[in-house]
Amino acid sequence: MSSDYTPPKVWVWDQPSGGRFANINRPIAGATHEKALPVGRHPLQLYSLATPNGQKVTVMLEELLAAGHSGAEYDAWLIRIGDGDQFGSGFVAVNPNSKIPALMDRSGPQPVRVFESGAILLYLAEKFGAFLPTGPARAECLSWLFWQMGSAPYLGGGFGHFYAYAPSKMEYPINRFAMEVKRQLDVLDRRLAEARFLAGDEYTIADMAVWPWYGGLVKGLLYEAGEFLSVQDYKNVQRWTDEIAVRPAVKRGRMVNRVNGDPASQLHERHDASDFETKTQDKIAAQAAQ
Ligand SMILES: N[C@@H](CCC(=O)N[C@@H](CS)C(=O)NCC(=O)O)C(=O)O
Repeated sequence: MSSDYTPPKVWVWDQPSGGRFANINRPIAGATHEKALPVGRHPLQLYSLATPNGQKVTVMLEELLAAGHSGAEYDAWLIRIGDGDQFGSGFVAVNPNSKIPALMDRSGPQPVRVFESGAILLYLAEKFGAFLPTGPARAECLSWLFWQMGSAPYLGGGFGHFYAYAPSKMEYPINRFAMEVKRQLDVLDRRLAEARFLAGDEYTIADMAVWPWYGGLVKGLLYEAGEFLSVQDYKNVQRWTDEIAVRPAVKRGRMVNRVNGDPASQLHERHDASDFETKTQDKIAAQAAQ
């Protein structure tokens, strides 16, 4: 295996990194422009996009509402990361890490900011006393939640980047990350051979965190890598993915802040439960045509 690159003594930011998303990658944090965030009428204000990390939170909010927690009513505002919305001053004030999803809880006397999807899931689970077991399964739930937070960067930033987004196909990183992602799928498959859900019998925030990434992967929805990774072999992950996919709250949560795919599945912003019936992109186009 040859190398045509010798790192300089000191790395400098002098050229675009190449590949998809090169225009938003920067070696510094902080805001690039002044821009206030909109605030709606509900207690929870979500600033997000329907990537796997974004879906975790919209699925949780829809599950909470479906379970009768009316305090989980939320406004979901669209953050277009390809356009650099995550570097606006208002967004950076909610998430200094400039990544979706970011949540502002305005239900109390002082607004509370929460960033990192795992922290948001845990915050909401504790706030509403839902989807986080209280008995021995709590430790199992948190273990799988944190497993996801540590593992998915190898899937997205590692495998997905080099297999689908890098400017050229390089054998070394693709091999390295394909091996790791298949190992992760096997970890999940073995767990789901012994338990219905990740924490045990109950559907929890651990499933909500893992499903958009690894469920999407085994259905061939991420990076068009289904065949490459032989995803059909992970039978228990397939079974678990199918069971979660049919939940009405999951179907709704996946639509929120979505800007690609079937227009009927795209609800750019969510401000009311009725928006799923009236404000998807197909309906908006039909109204505009009248
Ligand atoms: N560990 C973070 C990861 C969030 C993340 O990577 N978000 C991506 C979209 S999926 C993003 O906002 N990227 C914009 C950027 O990197 O500038 C979480 O789970 O919330």
